[in-house]
Amino acid sequence: MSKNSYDASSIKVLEGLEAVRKRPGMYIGSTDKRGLHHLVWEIVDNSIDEVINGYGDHIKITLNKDMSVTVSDNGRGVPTGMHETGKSTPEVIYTVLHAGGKFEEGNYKVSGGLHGVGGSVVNALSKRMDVTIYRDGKISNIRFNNGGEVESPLKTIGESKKTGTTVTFLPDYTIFKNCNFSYTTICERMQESAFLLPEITIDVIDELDKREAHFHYEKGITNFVEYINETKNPLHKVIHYNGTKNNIEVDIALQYTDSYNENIVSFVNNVKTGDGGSHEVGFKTGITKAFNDYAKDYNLIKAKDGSFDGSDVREGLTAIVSLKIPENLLQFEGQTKGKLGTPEARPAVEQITYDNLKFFLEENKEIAISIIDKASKSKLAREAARKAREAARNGKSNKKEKVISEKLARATGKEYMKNELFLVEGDSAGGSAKLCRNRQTQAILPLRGKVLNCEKASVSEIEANAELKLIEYAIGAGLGQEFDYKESNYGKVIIMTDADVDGSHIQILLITFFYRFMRPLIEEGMLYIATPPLYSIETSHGKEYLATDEELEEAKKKVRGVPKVQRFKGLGEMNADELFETTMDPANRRLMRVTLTDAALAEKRIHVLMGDKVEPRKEWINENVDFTLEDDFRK
Ligand code: 28F
Repeated sequence: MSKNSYDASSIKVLEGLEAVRKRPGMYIGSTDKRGLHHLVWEIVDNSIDEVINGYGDHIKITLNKDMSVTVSDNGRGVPTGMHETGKSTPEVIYTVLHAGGKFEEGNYKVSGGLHGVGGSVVNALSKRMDVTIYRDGKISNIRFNNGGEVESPLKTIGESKKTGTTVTFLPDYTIFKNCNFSYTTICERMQESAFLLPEITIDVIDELDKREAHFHYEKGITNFVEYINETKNPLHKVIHYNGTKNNIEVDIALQYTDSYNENIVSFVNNVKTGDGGSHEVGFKTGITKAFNDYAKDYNLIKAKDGSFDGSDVREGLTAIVSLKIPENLLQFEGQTKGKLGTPEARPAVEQITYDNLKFFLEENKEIAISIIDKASKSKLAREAARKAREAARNGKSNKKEKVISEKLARATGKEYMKNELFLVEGDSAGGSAKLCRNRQTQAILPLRGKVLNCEKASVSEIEANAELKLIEYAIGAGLGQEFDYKESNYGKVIIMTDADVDGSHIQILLITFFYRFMRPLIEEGMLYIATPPLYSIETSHGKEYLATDEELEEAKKKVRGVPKVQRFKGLGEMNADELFETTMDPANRRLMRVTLTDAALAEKRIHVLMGDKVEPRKEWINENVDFTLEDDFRK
């Protein structure tokens, strides 16, 4: 067939891929950094599926110098036979939308991928894609360019005894503007996959910065728990158990440490269920019952004191809950795959957890005692905190409340969810913010210097810390287990700090506080970071404000002669009007919503940041601090 004579099916194919290029967000979620990384996940998921189906055990990802990515596996190799359309199978897999999903009948261990759109979407969004297949003693190759046009059809290029598939793709960077691949992002996700598949080895090589990582975990999720807890002090060795019930495979690893927070991460068919669901409910019920029954059996808790609350027995707990559920039982709640619906999962996880944990406690009395002792302390602290709050709410507002109310410049509007609370670094910026704000909807709470590092703090320490007390009082929705976001006095809590490393550190300290003691505030998308401008530039139509170096370069090109540029070192360098206009006015400010997309790794990142290992902290802030913050929200 000559190069440019397309038959009907080719035209249909190109129209299909054209649709992807027109609205990439429909297929990969967005065309920012996250969308760019979805291209990698799509290709890698095909390799992971091959491993899950029992073929191959090694995946290699290379970030090439030319900004392309190569993924290779040692599976069976994509079939190279002709497809009924008269095209080769690889051509169909990589050019027909939603084709090539390798859901072989009867095996339910599919990895999630992003709606399983497969490699054809990646091809559509790539300048070029090169597929090399090792199979049947031969090496075959097919090449595409400009979003999926066949540049060279499938042909044999050599012989080899190896089997497997290698795909190299160069994203179309005009679609993914000023994004590039993050070695850390790819490593974190590949490490997680390696924890979930003990038989796999995954290598990540960065050709640009000459660094590489190798992930292989013989003990799977036990190693995962050890990894998350490596900066903490564990109370015992990781407890690992599994079982099958209602045709659902349950695999769980858990460990208590001396910290105060709980961190449960769950997966279904190797895909994270970030919003929990029936399996997590079953786990929490099972663990609470196991501890309460054990405590009663051995008189470790007095009947009059009542039983442990779920949160008491989960304080200091890290757990990985991983399920394999057959396709026919798989149900999710809501439109994302973040929350498991499958009803049978709840009793399955509850029963397996109760039986195994009860047995473990009976076999390990001293560990049982240490965990129950911790739960008892948590119970006492929780009850004391509730009493203190009730006292405060009963209007016995003591002197402390007076001090608190002076610092807080309240909003006058009564529509709470329309109101915004600005947490401003420093009294001077706080002063300007109070002057220029919209008094009806914007409240200002100036914060002096660094807030408490909540990594190791308990509720009582938080209660004692003036700055955090101020925040809790201003938001007025409680703390910890009692926090109820619907009670919040503000629809948005906006952290406004200088755009320097200190400012970033205060942001992270505050995010840590909210993550540990007001997590629903983040989960409901109510926590934001204000982005003050870094520069202003005099242009023919007045002053323009810019948030990044790139924006400044763009603006300079549009100005004749030598433009007058001002660099803002901090919030204090702007006058009140500038501060309002650039950073607070909903009409043209830019807010970044804080979303902790990955609790386990956010947990880990916070430890790295807040732990006592100084080196990782600096690297983490410089490389990742924007990673935790999602896209710009022009609100
Ligand atoms: C670097 C990316 O894409 N690996 C893949 C296979 C193996 C088979 C396969 C893929 C169409 C619909 C069946 C081989 N032999 N790595 C990859 N490895 N696709 S993609 O089949 C796709 C067919 O279902 C494969 C026997 N069965 C399947």
